[in-house]
Amino acid sequence: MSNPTQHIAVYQRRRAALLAQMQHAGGGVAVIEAAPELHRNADSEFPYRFDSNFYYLTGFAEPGAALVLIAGEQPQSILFCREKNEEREIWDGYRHGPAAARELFGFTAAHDIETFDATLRELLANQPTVWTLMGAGLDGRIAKGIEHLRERSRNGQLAPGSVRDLAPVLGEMRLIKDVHELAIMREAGRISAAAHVRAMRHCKPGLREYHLEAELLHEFRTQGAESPAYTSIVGTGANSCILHYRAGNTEIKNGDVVLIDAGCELHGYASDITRTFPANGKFMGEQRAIYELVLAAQEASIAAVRSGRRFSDYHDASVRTLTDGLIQLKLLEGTVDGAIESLAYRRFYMHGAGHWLGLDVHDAGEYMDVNAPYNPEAPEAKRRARRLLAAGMVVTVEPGLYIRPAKDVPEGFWNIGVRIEDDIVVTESGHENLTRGVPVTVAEIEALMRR
Ligand SMILES: [Mn+2]
Repeated sequence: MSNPTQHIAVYQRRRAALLAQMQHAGGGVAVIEAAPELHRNADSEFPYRFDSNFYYLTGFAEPGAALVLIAGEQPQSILFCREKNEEREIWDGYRHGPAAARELFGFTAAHDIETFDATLRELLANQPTVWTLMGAGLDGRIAKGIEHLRERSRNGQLAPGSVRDLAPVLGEMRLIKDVHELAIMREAGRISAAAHVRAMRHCKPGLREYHLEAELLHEFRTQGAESPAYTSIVGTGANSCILHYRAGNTEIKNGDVVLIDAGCELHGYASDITRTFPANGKFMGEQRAIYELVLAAQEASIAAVRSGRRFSDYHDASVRTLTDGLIQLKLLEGTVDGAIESLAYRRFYMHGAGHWLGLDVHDAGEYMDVNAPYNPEAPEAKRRARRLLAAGMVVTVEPGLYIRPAKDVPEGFWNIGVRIEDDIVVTESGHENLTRGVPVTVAEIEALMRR
């Protein structure tokens, strides 16, 4: 982890921006909790991962913490965190404690988390609105605080009259990445690309999927990334056609394609790359045809990632290219428009072309154009228009084709699953590809694997 206290201003700016929006919407108090620690088994915990929203606003990565923001003439940001405790710190590690945390992270005030519930009641008093991430676990405690105030209304204190969801507000903020975030994401993309290169170089028939997973992990950790951003997918042969497969123990066979979907998390930010390559280093016949088609679809998609285009445009571009190619390969019948209209392509391409990327691999932020009309008669994916892309958004572009054994499919195509995924920043004038440090063309991949 980088040291977020070197970037206090970044987090202070985000809190100020949120407070300004709250103030604009009538004021109130926002309450956001840190993620809990999760028990794994016996005396073991899962590695701790902070809550993305909490971290976005604080840079504070300890569990047992909460943030309270109070809008107003003099906005306040108050941290609750664990007190210093020498005994616990010997076993579990360093704690800042409220005093040092306030100083280092630039909060208005900081208190012991043990006082959170009691203090929250006081902070909610006489406020018009409570802002919270609805459904994220604090709802009950906020309701208790409101109930407490109502029961004591004779003393003149008023309970908040409304509760508002912070998720859409924070989603909009997180959707547009700032300079600080883009710098980290560039580095995460570079490390993940190096990991894919390493896995391709090491691949040869006779190894097992977990061997390649180990190469990915080696590169992530030796370059300082905290962990994979999600469970790495390494699927060989038939496993390449299982969308949420994980690296298992299947032997990589001569003639297989190997699909790797993996990316590191660096300073909390995800990267997300997929590459597909031949186990023996040489694309053959049908493998090559499918690969070239998916690559053409990805190129058409990336060209549609521009400010002012809709989020759905790059998916639609991939559908058109893939459907056209599938008809030429005689895997689909009829016309391109017909096969798109009937959704016939979904037999081989059953997922969307991408998603937002950031602190979460499927990052926060609305996909819909919330001002567009809702049409319940339209096909599901077309009931409301997707939003326009804008500079600072980061998306993945990841079309794929997955061909399972079937009587009506020539055997040469069986068990070929190909997906190609890169991380793309929407810029003022076009886009920036964060993950082209790993080769993508047939010639480049074959050249890399020959070495
Ligand atoms: Mn992805």
